Order: sequence, then structure tokens, then C-alpha cells
Amino acid sequence: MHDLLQIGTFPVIAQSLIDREFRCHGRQALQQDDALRNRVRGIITRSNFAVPGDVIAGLPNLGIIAICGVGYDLVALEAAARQGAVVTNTPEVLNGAVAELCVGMLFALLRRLPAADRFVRAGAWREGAFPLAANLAGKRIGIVGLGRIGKEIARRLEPFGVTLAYHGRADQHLPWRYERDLHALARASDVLILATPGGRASARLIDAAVLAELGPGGYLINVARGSVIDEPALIDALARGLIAGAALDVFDNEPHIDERLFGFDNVVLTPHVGSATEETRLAMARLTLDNLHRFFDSGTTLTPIDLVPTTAHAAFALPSDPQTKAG
Ligand code: 8YV
Repeated sequence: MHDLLQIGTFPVIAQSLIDREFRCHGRQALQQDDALRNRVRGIITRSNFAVPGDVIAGLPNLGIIAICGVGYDLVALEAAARQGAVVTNTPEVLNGAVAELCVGMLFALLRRLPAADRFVRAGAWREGAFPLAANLAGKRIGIVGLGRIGKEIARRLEPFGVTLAYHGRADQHLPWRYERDLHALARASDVLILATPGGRASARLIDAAVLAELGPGGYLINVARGSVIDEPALIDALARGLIAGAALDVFDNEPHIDERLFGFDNVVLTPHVGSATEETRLAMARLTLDNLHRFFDSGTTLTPIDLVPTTAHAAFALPSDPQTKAG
């Protein structure tokens, strides 16, 4: 059974699967045991935990970093490339779960479901009716980042009678309108959905100027990464009523997020649960383990990340130490 460095905590159902197939150790155990550190050829982690360059450089025989998750923006990719380690993630298996959460957040936002629940529980219904909300049908939806998850969101929204447009690096010649200019997409959208990868290329893409284009009738949904939004600018826009509302599953500094977000009645908050279903997390854990087994058996992997071209998505802001993150 191979020894792995484990960075991050996994749901119990996934950890029990992992522990049946590999011996996992924490950073402290490796720091105290040179022989163990030299035996470790793999890191297993989750995409919302950091894998800094010093951790990678400290493992002389590292061959694989297996990420349970699709995002790899918290892994020091350049350090992995220097070490000659392959980096794998778990694409495709989580597309449906993240898209389902996005659709749920969209309804929660437009129909103000969390506020309606609080309204009933507070007994306010006895005093009068809950305020009118907004339809989804007829809305103009702009998707920033039409990758695998973005396309899944678009496919799930089409039956609801919406108009779909998207922004990204290139026109994919799909049935939905491509908008090369992000500001123009925000201006022409009632709801802007962020589904782009995290990392340097998308860092703070949604800033005060884009939010101003979205405007007082516009809503923002983020199921991508907190780093994609200039969060102080978003908080300012919400406080000044410059946008109609937001639904956020990802944030800066998870789980210690900016508590000013708690005070907005027109904001839906979820704790980075895009892929957090039993079925999906088991499928992600299975694919992560299969990558590891394939590597140790043959030196190949199922879902490698192409390190060279994707350094544009390289780590945006690696914390000094791997941070325990919920989600
Ligand atoms: C969570 C995600 O990170 O896959 C990603 O990039 O953000 C989510 O799936 C989850 O914690 C991954 O294990």
C-alpha cells in the first residue's frame, strides 16, 4: 500500500474509501520522519486546500498531486512542473451537481426563498404579505466562462424560457450568443453567472466597473471561485443598491468570510457546496484514487492537467500554509 501526503479533510464517506486503498499522512508526520517523507510519491488533496511550493519541494520523490475537485488554482503548478510531478483533477463527474446548485441559487435569489423562509419563521406573515419577487422566465442570463460546468448550467436553464449569452476566451459557435466584451455582457444581462476557473487569468475579473454595468436590476451568481470577484467592490455595490442581489457559493478567505455579507437580505450564501452531494463526492474520490493507482501502476493518469498552457490559471494567491477550509 503506497504512502501519501494528505492535505485537507475529506467527507467521511470519501475518507473511508481512501483509507482502504492508501496510507495517508499529515504534514507533521512527514516533517518528523525522513524515511517516510522519502517514501511518499503522491499528494492527495481537495481543490479548496492550498498545496504550496515548499510542500512540493520538500518531497524528493513526489510524482503525482491528485486533486479531488476540478479547480487547481490553489496548487503551485510551477513548483509541480519543476519537480516533474503530474497534477490530476476530477473534471466532468461534478458538472451536474454544480449546475444543479447554480439553478437552485438562481431560484432562491429571484424568488427570495431564504428571506421568505425567515419571514414565515419570524411570524411576519401575520402582519402582511411577503414582497413580490421576480420571474426567471424571460430573463437574460450571461455566463462568464462557458466551460464544462458553464455549458451544463446553460443546458439546464434553456427549458426555463431564458435568453442565454456567454463570455470567454473564444467564440465556441454554440446556439447561445457569444459576447467578447465582458462589460457588454454585463450590460445586456439580468443575471450574470460566474463559472470560470479560478487563478491569475480570472483574478478580480468582476470589479466595480462590471458591477456598474450589471446595474440596479441585475443579479450576480458565483459558483466559480471567490478570487473571480473584487469582493470589497461587491459589498460596496450591495450596500449602495448598485445591483439587485447576489448568490455566492465561493468567497475570499473561506470559511472566514467577510461578515458584512451577512447583513444583506438580497444575498444568498452557501458554504462552497457546489459538488457537495454524496453521489458526486464519491465519484470524485473514486476518480482521484483511480488517478493515483494508474500512476503508481503505469506512470500514466486518467485526467492530467496540462501544466504548461494552464499556468494562466496558476495559483492566484497561495496562503502561506495550507488552510483548513470547509466545503
Ligand atoms: C470543492 C470545487 O472544492 O471541484 C472544485 O474545484 O470547488 C469543489 O468541488 C470540493 O471541496 C472538492 O473536493
